[in-house]
Order: sequence, then C-alpha cells, then structure tokens
Amino acid sequence: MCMNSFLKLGGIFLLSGLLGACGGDSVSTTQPVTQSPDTETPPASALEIVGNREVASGSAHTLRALTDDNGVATSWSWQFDRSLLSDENVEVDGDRLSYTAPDVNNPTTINFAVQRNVSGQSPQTASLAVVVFALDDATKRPILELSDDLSADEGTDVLLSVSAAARQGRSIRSIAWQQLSGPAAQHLGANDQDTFSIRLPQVDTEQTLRFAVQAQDSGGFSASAEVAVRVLNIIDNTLPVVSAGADQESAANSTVNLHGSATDADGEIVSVLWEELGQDTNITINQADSLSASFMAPNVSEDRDVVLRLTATDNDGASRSDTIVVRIIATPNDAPEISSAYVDPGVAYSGETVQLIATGQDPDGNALSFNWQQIPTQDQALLTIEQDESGNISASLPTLSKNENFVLVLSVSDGISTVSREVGFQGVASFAAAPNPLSCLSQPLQAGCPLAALAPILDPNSFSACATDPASSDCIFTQLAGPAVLACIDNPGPQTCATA
Ligand SMILES: [Ca+2]
Ligand SMILES: [Ca+2]
Ligand SMILES: [Ca+2]
Repeated sequence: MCMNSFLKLGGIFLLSGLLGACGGDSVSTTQPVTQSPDTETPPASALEIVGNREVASGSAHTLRALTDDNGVATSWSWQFDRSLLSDENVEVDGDRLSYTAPDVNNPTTINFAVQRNVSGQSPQTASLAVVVFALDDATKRPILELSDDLSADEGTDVLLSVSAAARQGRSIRSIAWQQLSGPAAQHLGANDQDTFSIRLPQVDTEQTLRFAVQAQDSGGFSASAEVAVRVLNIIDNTLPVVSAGADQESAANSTVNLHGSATDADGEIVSVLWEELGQDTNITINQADSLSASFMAPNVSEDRDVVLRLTATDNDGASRSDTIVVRIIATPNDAPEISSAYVDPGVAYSGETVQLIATGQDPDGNALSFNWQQIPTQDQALLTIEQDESGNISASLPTLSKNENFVLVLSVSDGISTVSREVGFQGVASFAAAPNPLSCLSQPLQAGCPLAALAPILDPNSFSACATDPASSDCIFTQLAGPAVLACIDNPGPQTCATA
C-alpha cells in the first residue's frame, strides 16, 4: 500500500527517497547533514526534510527542507499523497510545507517528497513518511503526573502542578488548566504553565472543586487529567447572596440591560463585577462594576448565547457569583453600502503620504468597520497603510523609480456582510515633472493627472472635445468650471487666471 501510494508522486524522485519513505518510527530518509569544513566532497545528499514523523489527526504541522548550504535553490517542488491530503489542507512556501493532518481512525502514512533545483546542478530530492494517528491514541499521547487530590482551608492559596512528558522525542507544546466544578477559585497566575496557583474561595459548607489540566505535544497528541481540591469551612463568615437575574433574549444590535442583586447577611457588599464569559471579546459591558449594567448585543448571523457572570465580594473577602445567559436573536441583515471611497490626492509623489477616505452607511444602523488593502501587481512596491478600522486613514508611498498605478480594495463590514470596492491612484516617481494643471484639462488621462489612475476604465473619446479646446461647451469640464476658469483656460495669464 505504501508503495502504491508513493508511485502516485509522479516518479520524478530517486529510489533512495523511496526506500526511506515506507518505514516506521525510526526511519530517516536522508542522513542528517554534518557541516564540516574538512569534508573533501559534499555528502551525496545534503538535503533532508525535517518535521514530525508521527502526528495526531487534525493537528497542524510544518515540514522544512534543510540543506547544508543555507538553502540556495532556484526552485523547490513538493509532492505528497493527494489521496490523503487535499490541496486546501496544504500550503507550500519555498522550502516549507505546512499541512493539517487528516482525521483517521487507524495509523495512516502520508509520504512527502521535495525536489530542490539549483541552476547548473542536477536536482536533489528527499522524502519523509509521516504517520497520522487517531487523536486519542493511547500509545502516543503525553504522560501526565498530576499532584494528588488534596484538602485545604477556605481562602488559602494552593499550588497545583503537573509533570507532562511527551513520547518518542516529541516535546510538550502547550498546557492548559481549567476549573471543572465547584465555587470559582481565583487564578493567581497564568493557567498555561506546569504549575497553577489558585486562591480557594470562602465556603459555608465543605466543598469539592475539580480541576483539569490538558497537555498537547509537538505532534498534536494530547492527554488530560483531573485533580480534586476539598475546601474546608473554617471561617465564620456568611457568604454574599448574588443573583444575575433571569436569562433573557435580545435582538441583535440592541441594548441589553442587566440587573443583578447582591446582599450580605452579616456584613456588606464592597464590590461587584460583571464579566462576559467566552469568546465575544468585542462585547464591552458598560458600568460593569455596578449592579445595573448594559451592553450592545453584537450583530450576529445566527442566534447565539452570551454568558455573563456577576461576582459580589463582601467585607470579609468572600465572593460569590451567578451567571446569566442572554440569547442574541439574529435579525435580518442588510449589507452596508459604500457612499464614497477615494484617495486624496489622486496623484502622489514618491515617498508622499496620501489619505484613504471612505464613507459608508448601513441600512440597519450597524456600526461599520473599514479595511483598506493594496492589490499589488507583480513586484510592485508596497504602500505602508495605517492599521485602523476607521474610514479615514493614511498610507505612505514607497520610493518609486517609475510612475505606477496603485490599486486598493476597500472592504466595509457590518460584522456579518462585507462589501468592497476598488480604488486606484497614481504614484509619480519624484524625478518626473508633474504635468501643468491646465494640460490636465486638455489631456486628463495623461500620467500625473488626477484622472490617470482611472485611465483603464474611462473612454478617452469622452475627453476628445477637451483636447482641442478645454473651454468648449462639448468638454465635460466646462460644466464644472465657472466663467473665470474658462476665461483663464482660453487665455492663460496672470490677469485672466488671478480670479480663477
Ligand atoms: Ca466559611
Ligand atoms: Ca459576609
Ligand atoms: Ca447591516
């Protein structure tokens, strides 16, 4: 099966690559390169593919072609089993290939091969076999040793720790702790390290808090484990009673009002805080530190739940929380409209800064975000575009060696729908003489004139009357210009043009 699939690679690779590609764990397709100045002749193959040889379903990885001469090449070409990996799961960038492993139930081998083409030399090849395993393969996932279940007094600090070991030469890539159940403990530090520091909540009866830690290795294999912390009731303090109110529904794009309550039977509430739990990071809660708060329901394309938590703390440092679910109901959405989009000035010089100006409106009154991107032609120098979502930003031209037309695309989004428009302007190399403004009236599409950027889409015949006489009533500019301008065009000079 391995041979069959490898034959699909197109037959341009050498047998040495083939032999190495169909083994198991320990097979390397090429020898690691040793860089020794004493070597008389270079190794027969100074090319290898480095990357994980065992990966988990669905995980993302990058393979890199390594050489002993800093990767000098005129071109690279990659091959892989297309029956196992579709093109949309693969991205090739020169000597690198990034891919997302397919979902498999049983170990499945994917063969990768690279050819390096150096001008004047025969091509070199290397290959690598990667085996994809099920995500939960028990023989591959990291081994975790977690601290034992423990008991501690309420209000005290506790340090949980895990020892995570990856197998078969892989390394641990990430660790994540989370609380699974029980009254919320306060995080005293990061939750992505091998230790996790928490402050236990105050309780009114003995409570058990459960925590989980998950570790993922460089092959994408992950393992998790749980630990329980029993919290002992030793402080004589009545806990606050907190309510975040009843769950509610709200239409998208409307204000959601939150009304909570908090009381303390043997003392007083000293602070409250509303927080949004989850991934709606663009929700801003107004007056989050008071019992009555509000937020703007986001523009959503499907109904979505937003979870908010109200926490109240009493004068003895005890906190309690309550959550509320707000279902955001999607409303029919009309796409925004672009009212205007242009670059000012329409002709700019090498190194100059221009303004990218756009206005838009949304039929539903949604807030709009604006995004400008350059669409460069091949080898065209890039503009430096200010990163800002407002409609009016600046962009700086690079140093230009020749006149160039720049094309930008403006995208306007209401959070669901996006509309876009192309806008062009002309960049003029600094040594090029700018055309006289009057000559732009007779030949408006020439380089350096404001309409030059539109030359590809405008009909030159529309301006033919202007070429012979810009003041003629057949020239479209006369409809825009007043009598003083026309007099100036007819007879250019300081006196006629002074009032133009
Ligand atoms: Ca207590
Ligand atoms: Ca109290
Ligand atoms: Ca809209």
